[in-house]
Amino acid sequence: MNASRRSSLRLLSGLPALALFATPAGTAAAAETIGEQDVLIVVDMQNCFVPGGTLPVKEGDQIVPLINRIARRFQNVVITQDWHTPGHTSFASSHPGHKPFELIDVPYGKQVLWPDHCVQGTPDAALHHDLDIPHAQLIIRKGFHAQTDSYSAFVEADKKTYTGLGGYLKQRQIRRCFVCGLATDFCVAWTALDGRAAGFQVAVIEDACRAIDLNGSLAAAWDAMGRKGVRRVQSAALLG
Ligand code: VGL
Ligand code: ZN
Repeated sequence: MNASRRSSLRLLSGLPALALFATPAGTAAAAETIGEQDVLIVVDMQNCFVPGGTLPVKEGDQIVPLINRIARRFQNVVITQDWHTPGHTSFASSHPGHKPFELIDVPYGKQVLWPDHCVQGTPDAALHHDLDIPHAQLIIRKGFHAQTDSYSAFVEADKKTYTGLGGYLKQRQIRRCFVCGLATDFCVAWTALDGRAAGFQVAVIEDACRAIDLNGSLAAAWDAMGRKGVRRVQSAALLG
């Protein structure tokens, strides 16, 4: 390697928040530098949300190996679990005369009715068998109040019952949240938006998510996230 190439490499390695790397195509791409003030939030990678589960998200299982790889870049990882009581208010079966995927009014606003899913302690609610993140530090469960749903890992659907995740991350000096998992347009998006509302910088890793996409919900979710300053990134920017 000649001297000028060596010195330009030295220059690049001195950049604090941005590194450059060569992609297979030979073009340079920006990469995220992950540090101790960053957390990866892995949302709802549970049996219920993959093919064969009670509320399957198309290709939900396909992102497991990618999430495992991304997680190795983070020293801080939080995993979430959707964790409903039997007969939970978000289940269509709890509302006679209604069917899954209908929208109804409940005391805290509109609620999409879902098939029974992620019931506490059932194999359906367990984390996907191939999820391999032994260094994850916290598993936060949500949606465990019988009368309130919680897509978000920060705040329940009533917008006033907190899960404690924001306080936990702040006490741990976390400033940036990277969010991946299931589903892009529900639990990932609501977690990302509430992360912003709690004062964190937030990025959603698009290709490490899969969506339900109910009546345009995916486009609406990206729109809402864009307006609130949630960054949309790809896993290549983290993996280099
Ligand atoms: C979810 C619908 C109902 C999700 C959870 O993880 O996105 N979606 N419960
Ligand atoms: Zn749920």
